[in-house]
Amino acid sequence: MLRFLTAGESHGPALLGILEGMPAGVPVSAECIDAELARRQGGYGRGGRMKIEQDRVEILAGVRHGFTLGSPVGLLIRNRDWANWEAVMSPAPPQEGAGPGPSIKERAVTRPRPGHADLAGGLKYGHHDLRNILERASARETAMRVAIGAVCQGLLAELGIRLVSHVVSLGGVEADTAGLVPEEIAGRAAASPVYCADERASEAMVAAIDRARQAGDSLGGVVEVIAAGVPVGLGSHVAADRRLDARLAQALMGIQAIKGVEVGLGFEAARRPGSQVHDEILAADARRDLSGGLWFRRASNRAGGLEGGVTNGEPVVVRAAMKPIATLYQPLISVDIVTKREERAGIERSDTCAVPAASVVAQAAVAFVLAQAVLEKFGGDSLDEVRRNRDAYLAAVRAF
Ligand code: EPS
Repeated sequence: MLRFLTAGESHGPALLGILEGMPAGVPVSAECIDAELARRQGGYGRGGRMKIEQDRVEILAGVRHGFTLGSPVGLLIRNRDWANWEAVMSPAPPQEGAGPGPSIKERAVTRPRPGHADLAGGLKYGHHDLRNILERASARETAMRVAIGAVCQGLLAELGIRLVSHVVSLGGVEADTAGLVPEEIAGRAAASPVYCADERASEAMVAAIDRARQAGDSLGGVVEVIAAGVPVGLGSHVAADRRLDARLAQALMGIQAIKGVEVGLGFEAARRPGSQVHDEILAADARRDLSGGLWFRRASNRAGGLEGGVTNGEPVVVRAAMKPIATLYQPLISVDIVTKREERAGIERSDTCAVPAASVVAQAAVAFVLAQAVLEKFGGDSLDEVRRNRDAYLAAVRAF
């Protein structure tokens, strides 16, 4: 079973990650991981923190000479901002006045932000400085999830599975990407400051972010992940916790600020009659076989590649809705946990919009779940063994 754990506070020394269950022989390089980290750091709408951080992974375990060993992969991303927070975030008992940066008291958070984990987390854990909650609730942690997802994408790429992500809606501006194939979406999104494949929508999204920043407000949006080359038969209909759509939803909902997930048509499917929802099954044309040697193909992919919790051979298409970031520079009303009086919520330095970054995080989340599902189906302690198992299975599907 492929599994991972992360640790790390937003302004602590570093983020840690352990990915266990990767087979041996999967190519891994710091450069590939760093490319994804850079993508996550980018995107229009970020705040001051991203000028401080230049995320770089350090591979500490499980990789030798560019390939996984089969042992746990250990990853580290240092927080450059730690230098400014050493005294406030020190693991050692507090020493006021020691070290650079602001004092612990100056950095204490007592006015919880509506929409953030601050209040519920403080009550639950008994913390009277809500910084003890926000430091871990922060989406800074997603840097490590992106690093772990990048390792998973290394495995998936070896098996011909390619992932693309993009922003389909931001601040109420909707992108039109109808008719674009994943490669086109990836190319156009890479050229957009908000990772949106529709140039006109992209400009309107940038303008919306500028307006929100000026108003001290924040914006959410919807991101989409497409996985092409996914073999038929990942996941299972036999038990709720083995349904791949359910597992993808869990992984996407597990990303900070995500409030909704759709698979394929998603909520739109509930509005249409069945004849306009389900994807007809056609015999593959021997001359124009677009279905990878299979004897069937689909007329459409409104199911988003998943039926009954099982991949059906079509691209997996999922979307995640991100709420606007909870920190508002024009804060909402809150209650100070010390005075118990109504006050404006506290302001922590923040981003106006992190939806483009969320697209990269969502891609990483999907990569992890697909890598897990691939390893469950095809097993194997080495990449070669996984490939042999996959090839034997696909030969059986073709000969079915
Ligand atoms: C975040 C607040 C901001 C973001 C941060 C997430 O950080 P800071 O409080 O240091 O300005 O920049 O995101 C990251 C650091 C990151 O790497 O994505 C929050 O409160 O969630």
